[in-house]
Parts: sequence; C-alpha cells; structure tokens
Amino acid sequence: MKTLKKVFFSMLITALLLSNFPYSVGVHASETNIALNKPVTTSSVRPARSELVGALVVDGIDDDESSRWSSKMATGLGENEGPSEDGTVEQWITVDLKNVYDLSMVYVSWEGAYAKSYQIQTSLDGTNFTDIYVNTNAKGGKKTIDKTSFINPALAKYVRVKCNEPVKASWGIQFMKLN
Ligand SMILES: [Ca+2]
Repeated sequence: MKTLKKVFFSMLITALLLSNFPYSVGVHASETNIALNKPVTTSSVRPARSELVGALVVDGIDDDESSRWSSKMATGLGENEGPSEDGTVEQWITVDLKNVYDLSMVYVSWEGAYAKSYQIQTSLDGTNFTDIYVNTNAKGGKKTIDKTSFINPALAKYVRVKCNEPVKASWGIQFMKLN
C-alpha cells in the first residue's frame, strides 16, 4: 500500500509539472539519463549472440562491444521469433521510461552494424507512436539528436528507435547506448 501511494504521488507531481511548467521538465530531462536501466523490449535478439539483449543499451556503458544489443540478421528472409539467424528487415528497440517526460535530447551510439534509415518515435500508451526524428541517410556512430531536430512535440512515456534499413543486412542492427 505504501508503494502504491508513492507511485501515485510521483505521477501527480509529474502531471502537474507537465501542465504548468513544460519547459522546466524538459530541462530536468536533459540533465538526467532517463533511459538508464529502464525496461526495454526489442523486435528480436540474434540467436547466436543471445547474451546481447536490449537491456544492455540502457546500462549506461558505451564503447564496450560486450554491452550492446544485436538484432537478428535483417535480411527479410525469416521471422523475428524462433532459432533462425534471419529476421525481418525492420527491427526496433523500445524503452519504457515509466513516467511521462518532455524529451530534450536523444543520444544513440551505433555499433558498426547501424541502420542507414531509422526513425525515433515517442508514445504515451506504448501502442500509438509518433515520429520525432527521421533519418534516411544515416552514417552510424554516436548521434546526439537535440530538441531543435525534433519534428513533433516529444512528450513520451515510451521511446522507440525503429530501424528500417541495415547498412549490411547480414549484420543486423546493433547499438551500445541509448540516452
Ligand atoms: Ca551498453
């Protein structure tokens, strides 16, 4: 019962902040990695590297090959479930931020197997997603996307990176860190 009260209290404060001071919430979010250790879901995990799960993308560790997510091979020759190394061409990773935030920045650290075309999307319900950033000519690497690059308001409880085209299909999609 105590836990329940705490959760409600925290949600109420967030809601009040969002309705009265939307920009102060944005500033707060920019100072904190709000994705850190939050729950993550992914379209697939590469069976041959099943230890490289989505949670490693929000563990706060960058520049470490053993701390990345690896999707299945994005060849389009298989399904995302099951033991086959081949998955669908599109792959995604979603972070549940657990509260609603006004995002000020999204940081993505790609491994060599990056997406040439991807979207960053937000959602309040985990079902309906809106694009806040679209890149159809991406080069991988470490990418900081700040509010000036957002194409829509970025109130978010869920943040998804939707990868549409891999740089090399047999590599799949891999990230090391998401802020
Ligand atoms: Ca990591």
